[in-house]
Amino acid sequence: MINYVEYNFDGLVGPTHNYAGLSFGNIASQQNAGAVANPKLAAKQGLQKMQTLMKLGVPQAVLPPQQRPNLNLLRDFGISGTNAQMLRQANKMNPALLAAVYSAASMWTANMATVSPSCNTIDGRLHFTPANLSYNMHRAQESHFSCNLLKQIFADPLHFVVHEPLPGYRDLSDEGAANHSLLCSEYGEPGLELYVYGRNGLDDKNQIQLRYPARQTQLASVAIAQRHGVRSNLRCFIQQNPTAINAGVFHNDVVFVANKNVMFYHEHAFLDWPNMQQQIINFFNGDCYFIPVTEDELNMSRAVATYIFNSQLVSLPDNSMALIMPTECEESDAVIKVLDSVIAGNNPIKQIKYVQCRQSMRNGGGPACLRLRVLLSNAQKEVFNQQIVMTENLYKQLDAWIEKHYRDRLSGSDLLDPDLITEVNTALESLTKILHLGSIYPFQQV
Ligand code: SUG
Repeated sequence: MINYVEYNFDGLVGPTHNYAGLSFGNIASQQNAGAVANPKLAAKQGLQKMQTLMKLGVPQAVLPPQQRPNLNLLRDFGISGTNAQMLRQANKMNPALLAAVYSAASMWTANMATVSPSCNTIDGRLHFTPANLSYNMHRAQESHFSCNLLKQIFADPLHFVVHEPLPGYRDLSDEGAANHSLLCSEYGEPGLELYVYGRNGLDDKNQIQLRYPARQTQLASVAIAQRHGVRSNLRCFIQQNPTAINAGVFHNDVVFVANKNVMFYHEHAFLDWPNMQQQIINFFNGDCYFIPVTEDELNMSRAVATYIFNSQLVSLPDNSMALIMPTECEESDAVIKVLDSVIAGNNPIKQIKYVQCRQSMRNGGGPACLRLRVLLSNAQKEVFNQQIVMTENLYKQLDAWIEKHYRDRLSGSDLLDPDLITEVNTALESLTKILHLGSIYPFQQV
């Protein structure tokens, strides 16, 4: 069916982008802890990626960053006073707390929500569950704003349902679309929703001991499929391979990407893949493409270091597909060899496009992390907030906005500077006007 299109919603990198080493198990985040960040460059790299997609003819929209620092969270800690005093007190209490309330991690919108398209759901509406991101405090603070933002953008109750995030319990830890893929023959045809989890939840005694945390629980994935009303024959659940988590695969989208009936992945991504593969083959009557990469071709550590699978696999207007990959992949001979064979193979992938997103990559966020996929029917795409759809004109406005408001250097000690708060608020105030978002930020509601 051609009356559905997939939009990529990318998060703008916020003005406080920094390297705080907050994500244990995310190797890039740990390795770059304490490095000096360049928020201006980071935001421009993200924006240029959106422009690249737009120029390829892929529908693209943009989401605003969250307000940071999150002073309200500091107030929850009993911290008060002027802005400067609050920052100092937080730092004294724990420097990681200061870094956490400054985190710009909402840029990784693949973690914003899980999305079930209306062709899959019993009530025929598009369902969102904002991720609770409860595993990491610096990310858990995103869910409330994400929920409000989605409710504002997808406001029409005839078409959209935005649920509340799942309760922030350890057993219901949810990381959004980074662990969820839609497999379908064509956009708009009912498709399999592949929910990937790292641990069960409510089952600690059987939990395999891991070096790094398994963030998503099966319990959370099941709850989401259930509340979205995904038809029961379209739900499948599969566990991440502990080997992958131990090699730094903190989200499944680090080793697996799919679009329509094409899947590109590392052979050790999952536990019990043969069984799932058979289910997928049955669903598609064999008309699907598996593109596994073996450990011999590219070991898991190289896959994590280059982020080869954290690419976007997109459908182009001519119905072929392109892989949107980080430039880090161009620098690895082993990856190039794999990609040459993908392009030469019998599958719809005909193009590789490299994008520079190193600032984000250094915190473990590649091209796939930076976007939330939303499959919209013709009617649905008319009724969401059109001001956030990327155009050449919007690109120019946002580029000038970044140029004007962002710093090109941010280190840990800069987080103590109260001027940064004023700069951020001025920037966000101006952004809400560009994107016609109204008063969405806490500082605008005081
Ligand atoms: O949750 N990094 C993010 C990266 C998220 C990538 N998203 C996907 N794979 N979809 C995370 O680990 C690092 C922040 C810091 O260390 O400053 C961070 O949160």
